[in-house]
Amino acid sequence: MQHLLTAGAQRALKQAERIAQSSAAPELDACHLLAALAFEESRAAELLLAHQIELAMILEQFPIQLPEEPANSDSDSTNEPLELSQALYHFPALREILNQALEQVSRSDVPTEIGSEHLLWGLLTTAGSHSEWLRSQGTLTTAAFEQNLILQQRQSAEPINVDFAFRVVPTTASDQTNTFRTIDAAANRLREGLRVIEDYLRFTLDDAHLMQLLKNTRHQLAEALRFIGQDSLIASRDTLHDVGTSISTTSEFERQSMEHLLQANLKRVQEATRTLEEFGKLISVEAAALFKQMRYALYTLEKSILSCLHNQRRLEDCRLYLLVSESLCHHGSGPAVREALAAGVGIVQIREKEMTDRQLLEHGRHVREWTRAAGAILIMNDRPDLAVAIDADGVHVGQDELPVREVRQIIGPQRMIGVSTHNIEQARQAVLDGADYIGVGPTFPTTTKSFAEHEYAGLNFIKQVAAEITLPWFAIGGINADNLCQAVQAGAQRVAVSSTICSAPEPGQITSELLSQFPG
Ligand code: TZP
Repeated sequence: MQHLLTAGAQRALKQAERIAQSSAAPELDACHLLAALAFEESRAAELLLAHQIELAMILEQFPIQLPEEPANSDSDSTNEPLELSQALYHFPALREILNQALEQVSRSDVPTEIGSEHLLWGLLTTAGSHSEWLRSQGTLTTAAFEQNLILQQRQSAEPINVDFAFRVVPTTASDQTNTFRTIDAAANRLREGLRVIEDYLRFTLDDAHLMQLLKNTRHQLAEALRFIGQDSLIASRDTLHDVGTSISTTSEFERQSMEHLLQANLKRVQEATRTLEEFGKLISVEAAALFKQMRYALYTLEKSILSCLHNQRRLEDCRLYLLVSESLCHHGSGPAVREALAAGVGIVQIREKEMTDRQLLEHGRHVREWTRAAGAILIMNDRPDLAVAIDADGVHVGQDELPVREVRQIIGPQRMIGVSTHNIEQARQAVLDGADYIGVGPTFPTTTKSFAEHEYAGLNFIKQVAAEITLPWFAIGGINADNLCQAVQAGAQRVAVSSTICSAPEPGQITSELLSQFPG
């Protein structure tokens, strides 16, 4: 069995075993693992320290004797898989902890191995004096811990091969054969459905980022099937006598559009992972956990793909986005907005940092009227509450502002959420978080907003996003009539500007000039 425990988790389990021995304990107990997690350099140790829990406190609380001899550094090297004693998995306390850890891992959107942090989660969520004590330490709540886990999961570690499995093999030979047969059929269905979606992403949507995510799912399938056993699957296959092959509905052969085809296959792969997960439980907990992860990843992928399509339609005619700030406008923001709208700006963002809420509300209502009359989209910067109050079409947030999930709770499902991104990881994340469009920049130096040195993205970032992201995006930052063509050449189909229009003596004229530079 492979790819389940990270090196840190393996070291911690090995250390727990040693601690149990040096404490002359009859068997390995949760408190030995707790001490081992605090003792070893690991993510769990970091988390414990973040909650002010130190090894000395654990030693004081529990009857533990640390081993005198240091662990053998050669055999515990992170590059070589450790030989974990199988006996480890026979301790009831540890088994329960490992199950909790697996559960937590399977909730992750991204493929994740069991790390030391998941073992700590297992300790926190299994009954016993260890978890009571952990929780009594004040700040270590399950909610706080889960939040930290999510943050940590963004920095993934290389998987390590280990050799353990909880197998609950179905009892009779016939049950076994049918279980493998079902898994084989569902795996084939999943593989085929994934291929159809991949071809759609490749040839129609042309989205390299989403395609990569889908490929990861295919690799995960191969990994999960290794836990099941390829030989048993093939041996149990009996397509000739599968009653399902002769039953088909006319809807199977009808697809009204490419999008229907896509949706049918998205559903098909989700259903297949559910079957795999349920029947997989009869063979391997590890495989079932991976199938579950895949199912959740496919839900996210479905949302991202459909959101791309929906927002491409919503923003189809929007090439130019105006961010309006009163302080930048020589003749007041009203004339700037109205002239820009008349000249063809398709989307306006109210970006005011100095107005009171009352002023913003009043100003927002005016801009709402003008944008509505022009058939343009209105976005409120950073304030979902005010976006709802003025009936704006959406909200724009930066990396340090409210996350998409929280904004969605406030503005509901229909309004749009834009997210500023300054590097490719942030752009990819915004797609998965459910942004409806992204801002990509700063493209050129700008004085409208200040950036740290490392946030200066430049044209390279524009090229990166153009190469892999099809969710609508706007190049932003320092764009004017002289350099817009560089952004377009780098792949930008849409741009957002502020000072170029706001501080122009004739906002309408510069708007036309900018728009005329887009091809087609
Ligand atoms: N986000 C990235 S760059 C930028 C913002 C809000 C400022 C855009 O203003 P300008 O005046 O077009 O550079």
